[in-house]
Amino acid sequence: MTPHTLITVAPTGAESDKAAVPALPVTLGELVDTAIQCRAAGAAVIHVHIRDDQAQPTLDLGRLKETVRALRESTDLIVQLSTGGAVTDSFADRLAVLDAAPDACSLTCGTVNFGDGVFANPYPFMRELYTRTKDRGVVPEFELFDLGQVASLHRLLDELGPPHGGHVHCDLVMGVPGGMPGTVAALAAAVAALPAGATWSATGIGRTTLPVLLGALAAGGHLRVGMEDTTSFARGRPVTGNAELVERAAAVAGLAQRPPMAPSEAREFLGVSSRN
Ligand code: KMH
Ligand code: ZN
Repeated sequence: MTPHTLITVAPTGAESDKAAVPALPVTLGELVDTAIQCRAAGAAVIHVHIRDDQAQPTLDLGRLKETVRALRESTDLIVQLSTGGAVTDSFADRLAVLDAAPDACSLTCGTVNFGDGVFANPYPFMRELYTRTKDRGVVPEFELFDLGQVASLHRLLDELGPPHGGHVHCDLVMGVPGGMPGTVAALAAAVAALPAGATWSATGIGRTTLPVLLGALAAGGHLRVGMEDTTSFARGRPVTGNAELVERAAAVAGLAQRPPMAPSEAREFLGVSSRN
């Protein structure tokens, strides 16, 4: 039986500018409010990037720890910290994200052009990050921006074995300028290449959001939505908040007879231990 739908919300990202997108949650208060609303709307996981006092992306460890604590206090969402950060972040700072002791983290499986920038994930960095997730008991989600990254995921698992929690869950990030396109054909090719037994979510950047959402549900996958990936709800209509993107995903998942998973079910599904 196809399970309920895992909905991850990625509310902030590192790319959008608060001045241009006023609804983007950038302060801790805005992030916590967003998390509470998105939990109520059907999210089970929150993929977190944080900002500094100038609303610029940061990997400041003190802020990351405070963010993890605040999200845990106010919701039962699985807290997944981004180890991708911004394209300008150093490998050392990205590895240090795990010191904030999240439930889960992202782990991108290769380097990809990212607009005019480069999102660098050389294999030795992947290996070091993966090793640390296992040492710290953090559950990685394997981010795949391109089909070639699926080959690096196989290499990682062949070399170092299964992740903490024992289950491989991937996230196809589609439609990034430089990565795989947000099409059903690319989705099907990537899913066919995943390791046996892996589960997956998908998200489409910008105008690929809806085709990827519909294709992922039709193919038995799970969903990531949020203002990290799209700031338009429809043509010419800006997103007013992350919760409306989660509400839309939950409504379509319900139509597909696969309503959202609660966080407790998602913990079991992903191999994330429950909090005491
Ligand atoms: N901001 C992108 C350069 C992740 O969170 O792990 C990388 C990213 C992936 O968003
Ligand atoms: Zn991210």
